[in-house]
Amino acid sequence: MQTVPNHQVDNLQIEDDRTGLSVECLKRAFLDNLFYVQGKFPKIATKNDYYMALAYTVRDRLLQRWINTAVIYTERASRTVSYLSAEFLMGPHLGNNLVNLGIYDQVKQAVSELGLDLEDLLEQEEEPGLGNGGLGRLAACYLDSMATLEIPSLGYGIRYEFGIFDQDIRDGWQVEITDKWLHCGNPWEIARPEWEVYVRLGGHTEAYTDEHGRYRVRWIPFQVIKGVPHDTPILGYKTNTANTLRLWTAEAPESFDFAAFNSGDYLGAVQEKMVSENLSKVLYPNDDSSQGKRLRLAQQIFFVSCSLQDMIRIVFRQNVPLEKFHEKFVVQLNDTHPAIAVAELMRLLIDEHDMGWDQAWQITQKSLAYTNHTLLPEALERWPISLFRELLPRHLEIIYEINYHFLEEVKAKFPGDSDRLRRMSLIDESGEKYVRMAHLACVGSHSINGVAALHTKLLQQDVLRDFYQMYPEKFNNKTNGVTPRRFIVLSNPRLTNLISSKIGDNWIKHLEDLKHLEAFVDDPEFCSQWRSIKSAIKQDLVAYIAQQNGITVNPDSIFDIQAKRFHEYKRQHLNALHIITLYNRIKANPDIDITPRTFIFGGKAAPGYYMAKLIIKLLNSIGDVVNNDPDVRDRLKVVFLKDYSVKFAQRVYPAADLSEQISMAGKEASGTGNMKFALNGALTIGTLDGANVEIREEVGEDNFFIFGLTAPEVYALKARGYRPLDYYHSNRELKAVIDRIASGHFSHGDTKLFKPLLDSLLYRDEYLLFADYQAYIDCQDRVSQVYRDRDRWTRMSILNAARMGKFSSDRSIRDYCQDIWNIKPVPIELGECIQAKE
Ligand code: T68
Repeated sequence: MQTVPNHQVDNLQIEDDRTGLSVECLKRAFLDNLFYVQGKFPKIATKNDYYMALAYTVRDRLLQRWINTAVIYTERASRTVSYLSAEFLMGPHLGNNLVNLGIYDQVKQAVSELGLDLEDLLEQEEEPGLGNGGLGRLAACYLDSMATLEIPSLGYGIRYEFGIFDQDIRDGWQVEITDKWLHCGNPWEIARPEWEVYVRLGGHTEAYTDEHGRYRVRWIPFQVIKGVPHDTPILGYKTNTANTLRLWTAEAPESFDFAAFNSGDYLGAVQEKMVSENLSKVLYPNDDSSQGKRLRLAQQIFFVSCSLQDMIRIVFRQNVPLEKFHEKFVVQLNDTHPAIAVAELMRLLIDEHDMGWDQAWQITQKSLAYTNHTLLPEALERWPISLFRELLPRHLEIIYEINYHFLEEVKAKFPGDSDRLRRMSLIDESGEKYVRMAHLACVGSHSINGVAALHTKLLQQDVLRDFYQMYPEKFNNKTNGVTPRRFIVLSNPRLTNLISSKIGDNWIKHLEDLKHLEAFVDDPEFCSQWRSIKSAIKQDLVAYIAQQNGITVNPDSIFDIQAKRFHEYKRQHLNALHIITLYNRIKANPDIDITPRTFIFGGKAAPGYYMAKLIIKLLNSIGDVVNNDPDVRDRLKVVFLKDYSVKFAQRVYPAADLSEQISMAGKEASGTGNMKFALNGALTIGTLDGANVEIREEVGEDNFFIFGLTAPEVYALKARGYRPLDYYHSNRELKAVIDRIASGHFSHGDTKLFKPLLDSLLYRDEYLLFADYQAYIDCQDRVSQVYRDRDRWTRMSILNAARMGKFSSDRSIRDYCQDIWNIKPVPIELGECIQAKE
């Protein structure tokens, strides 16, 4: 669609009601939006109407910045980061936009003068849960930081109609409920049907010779799907930059297939529409596993093709020659989910834009960069060749050709090493043939990064060793980070105010400045304020737990929290073994002196992951017994908080005393929850895994509870032959814990219920819970000791927060900009471009 220049419109001054930030103006705008956009008046308005009116009021203020940003980027054809991710776990927008616009307090006052409570309205927002966990949330933190650092960027992904399922707990078991986040409408997005694109699937290819006598390939698809972009503005913190998150929905090319209709096949036509729309229907709820489902591969090519076509449109629109695609865009692949971009960009350049192979390959490699997020072998994506051929026949041809050139290169560098060729090939030919997506990503990118120092090292030594030997210069580490705007300023205003009262508020954009807090660590007044804030936040969580779970919790107990996806490698069941150990000690000696603890869990299990679901059931079952056993006398409580989400996480991190980061060493790529807890003053108990290693380095070993085998020790133990039964037989407390579960004590006498879990521990124990058990228990005993010394604990808590500067996602993004993206900030001046431009 052509844009029509209109100088009368260019000359329009944006009216004050849509941009003003005073309390008076906000009130007027709010009522105006309630009436004119939501179509309601106060007498009949629901809470949701008020939320919507407020959201529109805030959106108006974003739009001015968004349009200014777009105008400047377009005029300057600014170099842009495209962040391609199958998941963006954004969390609620309203609160974050209020913080980033710097109008939280004004809006609070404005709505309060209208008789409303801001917290109440914030609660209304149904968060877009378009991600599983860490990987999707990292993408969201990075968008926030790119906007804050004034880096031109576009996030590209899928607008799933149903995001991650809602979790209910029934009889202790997880039950999944579809997430209808769009039910009440989404005030934050704007559909852009004028930028729709088409994606082909299936069919076959034909070779032909073009008018210049060149060999060409034509792809005749079986099906064509339309992608429609929906844009959400992403505002930086106290900048005028508003970047874009562009999510694609799938539609049938024609809303009505007239040919089918005229031939009387009405239902056939509607069927076609339904099949197309299925593509963006639902987020796959598995983290860290690849199941090889056809629809999932279709989702990947769908959003990748839409996004690359969109970038090419922008390149042309800004009069950049296509040969300079890699100068205009750098495309970061968030894991291998968008790795098909390697073949798709090649296809677009060669088949659709007549470029030669060598030039297209140069451009592809120079544009793309790949981030790996896993060390689990089962999470490495591979697609059966048969499926690939059926869905993406042209891409498979291109991949074969890339593979041919690549293996020639390997042969040249490592002559006579046929085993290496077999290991490195883009095609796994060991049994049924597969396309290896991580290999495709490595070959097609100029940069390969891990997400924590240890993770990158293990990639180089193990998972991607051959690629490291082939292309050492491509490898680099980018330790993850989290945005302090959402994970302390918005979620923990009390701590934020205390910190800012001491060191000013520069730390919000420059998290390293938190180190100035260290000067106050010996100030008793400050320490007591720190402690009373933590205690007030814990009180709030106590009230929430009472209302949600009907459990009474002691606010002076240690709030010991493990909140993350359920996975055996994350070892929530190791935590369970500790709870039962303490319970057994109480049962053996009811008067024993135990530091009171509240064990809090939150997280979802993949619906098809039986063992993870059984662990959830175990925790709930332990809670039922422990919370009601009179011998325990309220010294231990076990709470499972259902339906863990970003919104909910914001409530949990500030309330924690102890953060559980207890994965088996060598399995957690980084972790980011570990950073959010520590930033809010929790102490960590953790293994030397992922970013825990670097957190400990920063906060100091005295302020971190470390335990367990290191990654090399894990490998060595497994190589020697690990026998969990030996630990069971030789450790009295461990044996008592396992026997207690096996006896049916937590399952109303049912000795079968937890047998699969116990058998997996006794006879395999892949994640070495038994090997780490004693070290964990000893470390937890130390935690309990230290907690009794309130002053010492507070000091450690302050030092943890004060030394978290490194873990801001602003630091991560600066590193990406410098080492991979080669991109500089483009500051946005407000107002300069809404005025007439000749
Ligand atoms: C996580 N990965 C890592 N994957 O487990 C975590 N996977 O250590 C790291 O901190 C985080 O990424 C950010 O780097 C995931 O969250 C997924 O969610 C996922 C989803 C689909 C398929 C595979």
